[in-house]
Amino acid sequence: MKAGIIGLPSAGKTTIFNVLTRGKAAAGPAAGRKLDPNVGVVKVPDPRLNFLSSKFNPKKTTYATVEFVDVHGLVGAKGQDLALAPVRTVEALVHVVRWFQDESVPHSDGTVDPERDKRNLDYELMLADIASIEKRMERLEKDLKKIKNAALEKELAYLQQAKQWLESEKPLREMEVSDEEKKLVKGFAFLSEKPMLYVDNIGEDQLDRLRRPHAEVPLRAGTAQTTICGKLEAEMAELPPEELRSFLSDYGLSESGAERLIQTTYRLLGLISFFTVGEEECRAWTIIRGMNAQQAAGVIHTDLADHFIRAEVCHYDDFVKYGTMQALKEKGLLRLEGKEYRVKDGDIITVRHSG
Ligand SMILES: Nc1nc2c(ncn2[C@@H]2O[C@H](COP(=O)(O)OP(=O)(O)OP(=O)(O)O)[C@@H](O)[C@H]2O)c(=O)[nH]1
Ligand SMILES: [Mg+2]
Repeated sequence: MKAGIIGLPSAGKTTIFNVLTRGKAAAGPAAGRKLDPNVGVVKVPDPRLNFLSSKFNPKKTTYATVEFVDVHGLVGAKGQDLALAPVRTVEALVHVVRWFQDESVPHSDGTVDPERDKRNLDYELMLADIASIEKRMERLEKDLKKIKNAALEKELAYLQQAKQWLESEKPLREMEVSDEEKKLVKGFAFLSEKPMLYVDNIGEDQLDRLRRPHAEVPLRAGTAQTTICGKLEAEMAELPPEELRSFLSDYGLSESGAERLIQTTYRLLGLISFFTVGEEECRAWTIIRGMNAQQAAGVIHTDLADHFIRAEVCHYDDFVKYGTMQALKEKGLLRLEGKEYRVKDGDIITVRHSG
């Protein structure tokens, strides 16, 4: 699963990307001229997996991961196409919104105005979608003049509807689409259709925003919001873990914003984790909410799905409560489930297979 970090120039995208990936990609205005995006794989922190590892003491602990792509700032109509290309293939967008005030970092629109920036960038995404729709419609109309084709007509009708929707300044993620229509337009990778996480990048003098719930504008469907202080997090990323806690408490904070950002992205993508445990490895596996036991087995290995017999399932919360697998068995909380069992976030699973 991939998330793309977007935002206006110097909003702090690369700074936050480095915090997430513990990377060292060059930040600052000069870096913005580089067109290649930064790409990094990020572990999804999970206290449940830490706990399981402490119990099973495995040789290896493997966390779920999300990939982040950091593109340079969106500047002017000509640059946009270039900058947006790498985010067409991601499953979610992370929009870093500049909140921090710092005269040494100029804003492309002169002043710091987060609501305006959000609106403008959302608008750019919708314009980009309108452009791809128009291009496709032109082609379709030409073809339909030559031959009659029901599938193409349906596609055209859908695109007309989508275009109207976008022209009323609403993103495609808010438009209801039937499964059939979804299939028709799958290849388009519309930008305003992707789930969106707004990340308010605040300055060190705005930390009180972290302690207050976000209240400016109610969240719209398919979006989430989180607040982070990029600069402070960058300093935190340099600290040894034992110093991190006192650093946080010096600022009156209880957790790092980077962890929250990663977890929010994971949830926004509709992802959940199940675990496998043992002496060799304790591992969190990523699935889409709603997947069944056989599909989940296939995420571990396609062979496990093909030769699936049953899944032995218990839940993390019960494991914490009773402490051992044996105790769970005695309580009847370690069950055998069939292919169609809907896997829950936090299930601990052993796949029984023939092969
Ligand atoms: N004061 C302050 N400065 C920040 C903060 N976050 C980022 N910066 C600074 O803002 C400048 C731009 O940050 P980048 O992370 O390069 O921004 P970007 O969005 O990647 O910029 P482009 O890729 O050029 O579009 C750098 O000099 C950062 O040090 C913050 O929270 N507070
Ligand atoms: Mg950058």
